[in-house]
Amino acid sequence: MSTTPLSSPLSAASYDRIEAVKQFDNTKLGVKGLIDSGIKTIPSFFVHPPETLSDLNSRSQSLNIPTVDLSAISSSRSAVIHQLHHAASTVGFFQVTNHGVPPELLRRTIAAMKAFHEQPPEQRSKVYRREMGTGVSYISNVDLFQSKAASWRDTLQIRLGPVTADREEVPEVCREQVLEWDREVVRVGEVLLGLLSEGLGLSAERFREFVEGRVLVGHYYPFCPQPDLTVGLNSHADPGALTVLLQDHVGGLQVRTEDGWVDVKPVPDALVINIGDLLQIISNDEYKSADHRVLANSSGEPRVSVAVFLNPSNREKTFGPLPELTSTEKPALYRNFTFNEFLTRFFKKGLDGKTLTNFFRL
Ligand SMILES: O=C(O)CCC(=O)C(=O)O
Repeated sequence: MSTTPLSSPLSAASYDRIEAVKQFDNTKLGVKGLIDSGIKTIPSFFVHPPETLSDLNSRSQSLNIPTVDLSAISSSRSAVIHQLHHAASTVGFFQVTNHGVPPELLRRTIAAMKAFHEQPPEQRSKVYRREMGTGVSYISNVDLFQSKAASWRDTLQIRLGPVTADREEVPEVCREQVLEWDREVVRVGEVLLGLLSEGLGLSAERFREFVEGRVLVGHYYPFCPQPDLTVGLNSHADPGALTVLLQDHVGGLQVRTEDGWVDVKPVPDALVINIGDLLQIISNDEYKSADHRVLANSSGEPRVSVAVFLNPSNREKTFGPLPELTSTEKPALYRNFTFNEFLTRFFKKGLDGKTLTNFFRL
């Protein structure tokens, strides 16, 4: 007697799911389109497995991630370096205040991203595509066809470096703000990478190349009618060097710490910074990248965030623990790899929790 394994891709249940996902993708209107259509229950391909859902309410209410005030750089640089080193080597996630970006630009950037996602359907669907050929793509769930369950958010992705998307390709409704935002992220990124590099005893220029490859993602998390059944963004660690994130006041971002999940509470005018896997590896585990996730949005208003991932630009370049940071007492914990190999592995794996560093661990 022949039997069909339960996991067979040809089973009726999974076939229906694939069809439903394709139909959703073909609307080119994302989760925002579902909400605008008036749905009261979420399509079943958004429902996450019990092991994910049972963990959603486990969070430590009393803890906060570190906040570092950058205004002290000129008066007490070494104290700031020490605080950043501490935050990067423990939680791997921190907020920075007094970073020099005008508060008015923070607000304009969020407002412009919100305006993109709230354009009439025909404007949004024009740029709905999964390929990044033009440097701009609007999609719901970058890993829609790879993940076990979809997440309740839509995203506008824009390549900023080393080659910026064609100006005309960047949607007009957010064009000026995105390009202005990029200039500020480069400035803040250079400052932070310099201080983090000094924190490891290296020169301030050692990580300069990590601002060259930049991708912006502007997320939109619409209200979710069944927030206990799905997530806004699956738990994952960022693959690159450093992420600079601007979030609005709604909240929902959480980071995994030794004490469990901790809310990254919106701090007015602060930027959220997190260490990526690449920086963890080249620092030979001195700095830590951290798993983070976003809960499905149960508040009455949509949540908007804008992240810029800072990466090296040369995909053929070899990376691994820096020789300056390894010794007989502290041997290299990772093998060398090209950044291309690293990213290929990341995209194959999807946003399914933190395992990327393990692929390269010796
Ligand atoms: O929306 C957020 O706050 C987090 C975004 C994020 O983690 C990501 O884009 O990788």
